[in-house]
Amino acid sequence: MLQLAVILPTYNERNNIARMVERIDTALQGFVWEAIFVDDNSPDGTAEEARRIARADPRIRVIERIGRRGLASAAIEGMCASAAPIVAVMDADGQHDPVLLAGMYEAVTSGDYDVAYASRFAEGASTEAWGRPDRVKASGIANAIARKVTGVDLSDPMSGFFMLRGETLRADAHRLSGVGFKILLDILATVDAPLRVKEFPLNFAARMDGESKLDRTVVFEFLIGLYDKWLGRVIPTRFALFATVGALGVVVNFAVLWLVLSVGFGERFVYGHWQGSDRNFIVGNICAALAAMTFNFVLNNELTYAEKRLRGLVPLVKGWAKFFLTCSIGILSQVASTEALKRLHVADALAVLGGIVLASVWNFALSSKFVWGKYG
Ligand SMILES: Nc1nc2c(ncn2[C@@H]2O[C@H](COP(=O)(O)OP(=O)(O)O)[C@@H](O)[C@H]2O)c(=O)[nH]1
Ligand SMILES: [Mg+2]
Repeated sequence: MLQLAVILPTYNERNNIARMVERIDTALQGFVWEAIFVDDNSPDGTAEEARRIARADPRIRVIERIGRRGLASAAIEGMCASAAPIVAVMDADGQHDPVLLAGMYEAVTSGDYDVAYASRFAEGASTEAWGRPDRVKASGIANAIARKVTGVDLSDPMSGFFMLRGETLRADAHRLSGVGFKILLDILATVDAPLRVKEFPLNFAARMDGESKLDRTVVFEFLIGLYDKWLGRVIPTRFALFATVGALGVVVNFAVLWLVLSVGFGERFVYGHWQGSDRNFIVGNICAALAAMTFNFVLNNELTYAEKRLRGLVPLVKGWAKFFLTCSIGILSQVASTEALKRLHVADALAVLGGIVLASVWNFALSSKFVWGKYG
């Protein structure tokens, strides 16, 4: 009988797959297990490499997702795809030692614990071999916030290496956020009945090959995950990010306008029949709008659509131009709807606000499709 499924989310881990399978095989001698690689269509051909191994070893399976990214959702889908009574999630890059799997299995099947997980910060664990003191620190900070906010009191709630009964997971899978990568924390904070957790000290290693995908944005992604958990149902996370970036753009807009007005660029660059102050104002507004749009484009590209980030000069320039077009129409719709609301005798400030909301929704809907989306 199948006892255990090990889920390994992958993105560009081609050179780590074979070694990972070997190590799991060694660690799980005597068990009936399967390993499921959940790959998000990695450009380096990770899924194909996993299939190559799976052809010779039916314990290995592959789920390939197209047009999707995300560690948490990959882990959830992998766990739900197995019939094994016990499921584990671990990194595919060698940072998590499969040697711990057998002990974790003992703990979860003993009846004394619901969840077993590997902690980088438990008594007897180590992070020296990782060689990333900066990341150790970032994880420490995120862990402290996580403990405060969720009340989950573990030494490493951000760990990505854990095991539990499949039915425990499935009972609440529909309530998990699937955003960000703090899946263990998400499970513990979501499940109503308190879960009994057993901690295993982990010697967190350096990754075998390739590079980390989460480096730049650990703390940021974590905050996004928290937001999604608490408010995502009211205002969708992606839109909230987009709107926040937009609000920052308004600040940039005013700053640039103020700069142009106070330095008087317009005076110098525009000749013609306009009065000096008009020139300043028109040039100022054009510069301000351009600066704000560019600022919003860059920030949305880096943060809101981090996993679909446009890279390279040509895609960036194209994306910027499309974003510019979208926003230009957005501005027109904003002016028009503000006017329309005013005609309906809505108070000025409210009318302006209505226009802004409408334009943001428009900009969001269109740019998510045409700049960063499938049709981009
Ligand atoms: N399917 C999937 N796996 C991912 C994604 N991002 C990261 N991973 C995998 O999740 C594991 C942990 O990611 P890693 O980049 O090593 O993060 P770090 O250990 O925190 O630096 C690795 O096995 C990655 O290949 C993703 O967007 N989709
Ligand atoms: Mg890693």
